[in-house]
Amino acid sequence: MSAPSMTLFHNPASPFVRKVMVLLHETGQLNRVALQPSQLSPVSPDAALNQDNPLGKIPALRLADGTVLYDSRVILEYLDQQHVGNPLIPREGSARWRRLTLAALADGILEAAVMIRYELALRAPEKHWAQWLDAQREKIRRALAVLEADNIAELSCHFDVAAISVACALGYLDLRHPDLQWRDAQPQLAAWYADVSQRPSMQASVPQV
Ligand code: GSF
Repeated sequence: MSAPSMTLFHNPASPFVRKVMVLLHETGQLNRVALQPSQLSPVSPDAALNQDNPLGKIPALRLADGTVLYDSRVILEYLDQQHVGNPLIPREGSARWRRLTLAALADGILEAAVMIRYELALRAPEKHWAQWLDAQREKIRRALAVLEADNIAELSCHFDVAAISVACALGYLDLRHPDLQWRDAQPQLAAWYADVSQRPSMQASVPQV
């Protein structure tokens, strides 16, 4: 087996990193990437990461020639063009825009969930901004409601970029925001998630804190 040619800034609790790990697993590319552990938050940066990604966010992927790719969407697109199997991001046509929009919906859930996490975990309790927190929770609630009402069949047909992104978003809600009890209002999504959670790629990337 050849040595990994790429380096991924990685943290096992990061849902955005998890999307990359799941795609690597699903496309048989895990052995091409070395993991560089990165412990960070917006107020305790990782200096080595900042050298490669001035935004100081993970995931970032350093290629063999030293080029660094970020963010997770760009990394997924790149990696999906490095294997010979069926693409997990449609290359063209209406399917491409549909699946990328679903993935963006999932990423939006994650962005709101991560913002809530930072506010609650990093800020002094007396400074918590309740109205802003509620607004982030509303974004999540609305997005989940749309997935439940409109997108179950689309998610079920293919474990691609859209399904990977939604699955990683739901996994993160379970990890950081179990109080949201998202399954209560989304029983079909819950059943879909229970099913895809059994995939080896999801099992191998269960978040660890
Ligand atoms: C978001 C990455 C991100 O927020 C992407 O890659 O898709 N749009 C980007 N990563 C978090 C860690 S996590 O919650 O997955 C991060 O690096 N936070 C550090 C910071 O300074 O915001």
